[in-house]
Amino acid sequence: MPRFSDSTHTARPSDAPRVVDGKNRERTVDPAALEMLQVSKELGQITAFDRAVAQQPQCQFGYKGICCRICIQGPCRIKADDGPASRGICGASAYTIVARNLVRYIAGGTSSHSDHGRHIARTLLHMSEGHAPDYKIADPGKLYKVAQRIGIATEGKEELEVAKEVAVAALEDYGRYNDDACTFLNTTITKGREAKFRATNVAPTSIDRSVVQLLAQTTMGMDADPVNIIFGGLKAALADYTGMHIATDLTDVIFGTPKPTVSEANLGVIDPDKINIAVHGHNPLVSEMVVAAAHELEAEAQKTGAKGINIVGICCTGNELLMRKGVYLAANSASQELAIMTGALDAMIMDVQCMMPTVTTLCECFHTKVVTTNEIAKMPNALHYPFNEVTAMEDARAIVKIAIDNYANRDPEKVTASKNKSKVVAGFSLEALEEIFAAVNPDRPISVLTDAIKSGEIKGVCLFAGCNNLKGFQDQGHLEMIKEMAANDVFLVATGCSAGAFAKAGFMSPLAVDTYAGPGLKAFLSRLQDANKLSHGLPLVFHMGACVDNTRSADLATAMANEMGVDVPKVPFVASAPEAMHEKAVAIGAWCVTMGLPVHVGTMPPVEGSDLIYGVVTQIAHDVFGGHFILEMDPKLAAKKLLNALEYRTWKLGVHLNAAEKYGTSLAQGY
Ligand code: BF8
Ligand code: SF4
Repeated sequence: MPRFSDSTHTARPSDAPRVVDGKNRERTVDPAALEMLQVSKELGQITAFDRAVAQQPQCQFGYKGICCRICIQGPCRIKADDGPASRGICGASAYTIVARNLVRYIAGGTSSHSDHGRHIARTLLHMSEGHAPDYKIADPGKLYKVAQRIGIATEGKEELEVAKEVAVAALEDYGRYNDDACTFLNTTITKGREAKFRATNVAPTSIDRSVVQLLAQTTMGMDADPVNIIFGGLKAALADYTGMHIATDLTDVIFGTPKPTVSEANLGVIDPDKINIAVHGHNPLVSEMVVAAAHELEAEAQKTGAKGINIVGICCTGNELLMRKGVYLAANSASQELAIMTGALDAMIMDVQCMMPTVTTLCECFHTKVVTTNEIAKMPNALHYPFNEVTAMEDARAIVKIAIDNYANRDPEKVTASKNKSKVVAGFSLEALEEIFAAVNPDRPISVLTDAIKSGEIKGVCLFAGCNNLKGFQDQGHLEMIKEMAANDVFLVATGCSAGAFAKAGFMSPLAVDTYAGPGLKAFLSRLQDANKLSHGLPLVFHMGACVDNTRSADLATAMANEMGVDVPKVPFVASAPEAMHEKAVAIGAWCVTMGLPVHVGTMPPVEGSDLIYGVVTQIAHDVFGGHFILEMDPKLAAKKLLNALEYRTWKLGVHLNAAEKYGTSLAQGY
């Protein structure tokens, strides 16, 4: 059986447009966003939607990855197949340039995630030493679980002592002097992956080193071997995984492991009767404290005449708070500026990543106060409040007071309340999912999922992840694909702005199950619901958290592999980033492939300038790691390709299982 059972599918994408309707600024399928785009048009305000149009047509050298700006002899562009124009001035060929550009994205993504993880680990360390008194251990169970997993003895030790040892072990993963592999990598993957990473020399020894080494490897006059460069990139991608795992584990320890919770999503959650504070970014160290401070200052807020304080989340800080506290989610990345257009946002509190600096420009027309809090994420014209973990609550109170004081400056004439919002059931950490499965089989919870796949009731699991990318219409890729996958009985999990798209559009409501799930998926979900009798019901798509929490879904794939007695490449589990945009998405995609998953990307990364690199990421990667990229811009066709990949895995697994049973041999591990 070919990798695609449908022989019309090849490793090349269809001819679907790379930029959808490039002159149309109404580049979204989100009704709330369309509403606010109308407001911005009337007010003559410019947003990302206008800028996406203004950037067309985009430079094709950059688009294909064959523009090099690594030294100031450049920029060099590969303009011909042979002769002097076929190489950069230093002699770098197209494949070297494409590979270098690609892995430098990974270096950026790994740095973002792992710096976030380091911030959490340092806070846990400071807390354990008594220097960050406002943070507590919300989930000691998770602390002990992580400690045991990474080999820290816990018996007879105080909670804070264990916390300190866990924090130190996490920080050691950032920079160790010997060549041991990262602890938070090797203790969370299958034995098969551990051996594979060792054999291919992609296991990072430390996070920081892998990034520094990658930048050294790809500077002018260094590595020209495209495959070696890609392997360097994979090492950094696995360092990305390591930093993400640290972030998720330790955030759960400090703020609690998510449990199912009911909330609402989209711009309609901004309540004109209240003081609205948007928390935006990724790292919940600030926003969790803002939520706590807002509770404390509720009475003071009401003295202004407002009905209280309403916290709403944007991007992944929003996902973090939605998962743990049921805080409303107002927007995913493309509509972050549009939250200001409601005219009812009194403050926007920023932490790190994916924040558009133009939010401050819009505030020249609206009263919203933008407050940055991180020393490496400031914005011209924003108010900078240096948030310090040592004085966390005091800082959070001061920040909330900025919003309370600013309420008086709100102009009621400029308020456009949106009615658009959807019910959301979120909070599905892997622990929460396991608990739901355990109601059916308490001894082997994950077998509930794997048995449903083996019996053919469901086809497998698909993780939807990643961003908005305005090369297409906001959320359209996510929504079109999820409908296809649901109708074809795939168990669906989501993170990041993909989860945001589903939350806003009602796909995380139990009602969506009736509308979109195929018969197998419906039967599977109703069996889970019958066993659990959850008052809120179960959603069509299970929200597993922020972008940084993609390791939760990797852990699910690992748990399925262990349950099935195979390595990850044999598990019917696929991933998709229909609107990938950020460097972080490239890093995640790369480690997902290295873990052994087929990964769809719906926005073309800059790899087409080299057939060799294109072949490596879409085909050769499969031979080495069992995972590969599927690059396809047509969402319906992309869903078909992913379904093919799932069917291929199930078919092969079935053949191997039958053979093992028939001949009494152990299960073949080939993929
Ligand atoms: O980390 S999904 S646009 S907000 S990068 Fe950013 Fe992409 Fe959204 Fe969360 Ni992830
Ligand atoms: Fe040009 Fe080489 Fe410098 Fe790149 S590194 S800009 S290809 S001279």
